[in-house]
Amino acid sequence: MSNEYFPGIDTIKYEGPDTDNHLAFCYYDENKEVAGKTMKDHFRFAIAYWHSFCGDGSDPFGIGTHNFPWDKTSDPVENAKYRLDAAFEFFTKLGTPYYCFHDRDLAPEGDSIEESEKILQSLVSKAKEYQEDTGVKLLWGTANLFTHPRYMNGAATNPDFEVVCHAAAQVKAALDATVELGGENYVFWGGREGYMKLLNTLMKKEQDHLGEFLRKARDYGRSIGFEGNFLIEPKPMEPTKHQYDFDSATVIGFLQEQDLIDDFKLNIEANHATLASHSFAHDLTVAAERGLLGSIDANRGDNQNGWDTDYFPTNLYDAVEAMIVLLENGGIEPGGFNFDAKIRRNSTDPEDLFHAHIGGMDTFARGLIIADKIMNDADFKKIRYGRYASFDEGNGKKFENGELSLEELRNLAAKSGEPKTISGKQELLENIVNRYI
Ligand code: XLS
Ligand code: NI
Ligand code: NI
Repeated sequence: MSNEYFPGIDTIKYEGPDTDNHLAFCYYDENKEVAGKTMKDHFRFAIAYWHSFCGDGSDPFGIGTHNFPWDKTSDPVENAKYRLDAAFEFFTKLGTPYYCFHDRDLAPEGDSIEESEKILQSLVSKAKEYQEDTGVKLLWGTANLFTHPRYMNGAATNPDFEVVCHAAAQVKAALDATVELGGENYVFWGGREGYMKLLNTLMKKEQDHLGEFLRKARDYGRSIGFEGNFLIEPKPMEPTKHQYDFDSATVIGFLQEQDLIDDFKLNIEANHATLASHSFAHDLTVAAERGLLGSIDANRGDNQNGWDTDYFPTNLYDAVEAMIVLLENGGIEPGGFNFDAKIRRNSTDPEDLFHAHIGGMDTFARGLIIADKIMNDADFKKIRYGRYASFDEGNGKKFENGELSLEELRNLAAKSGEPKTISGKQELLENIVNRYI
């Protein structure tokens, strides 16, 4: 192929842990069955268009370092087409079944709303052809409501109604694009939906505006035939000092209050959970236990600082704990694992993008195999579930069923005397996990 953007790199294959080929999977074998499903179906891996094809390695201290061979001309719309060629070359060589995008990743903004819609539409048509030719599908679409200066005070929560309308225009077009491309989910990440200073902020008013905006977006989406999940992606801060969608628990309360709970689920990002002082597994669990785990943005933070570093996920312990939650949840479909992660500023070879994704996919594949073994370990099961056995029958069961009053509980305590000391067995459980790792 003469127009290749990743020359010299073939389709990435599974070669097993003994291979010395770094452009092969050691653990991710898409056809391998674990816990009754193929790896491909467990993960439904997706590539994040923004990090992999738009993020140029720039940071607050320096301009971009990544050379984009698809930036061939001075016309951003032409370049966007070349970028799409590169993206689909990458998806198919890596063998990921899905991708995700923001409107502005796929297509640059025009000088008016009409022009922006037209540019997006032309790129969507091209993406549709690519999807049909390659079988790669859209996991989710979203609108970038945080880059343009007009959104500096927020999008749906902006104090200026005109900005709210502009955000609505973008969401409408992004929903149209998502539906046309058969997107299985639609994401709202509230990039600047929060505040920098309470002194100039009416918090409840802003949150009510967000609720109303989301209800209208839902209604429009349903009216054009979108049947998938709407997803909110919690994040506590960055870029705003305080973001309204702080963490899973906060978002669930908001969805309930705003009458959105039947159409919305959560897209949990590992690095956002850790920014909120939770573990990745914690925020997954909060969502999963309420039946609201929609999808995952897979990445990793850094223990030594508090940024959204978006490292590729290579921590096996985190992956194992996440996969335990996933297995208990019965999977993630119609969501998936989207690599919302970026290669470092000084990772400048085209093949680095492959190494990064191979590492992430292998880490989760290994995490899945290990989590499955742990969950089938008799002692693990006995300890984890056996701790609650006193609620399985008798008065414990009655309590769960709402059949005991506070006085009755008091009387039971008076009758039974001081409870026995029962160990939580944390160290033993940790040892069982380590045995399988
Ligand atoms: C940023 C978010 C963003 C969303 C999509 O921190 O993770 O990338 O996933 O808007
Ligand atoms: Ni994300
Ligand atoms: Ni993020």
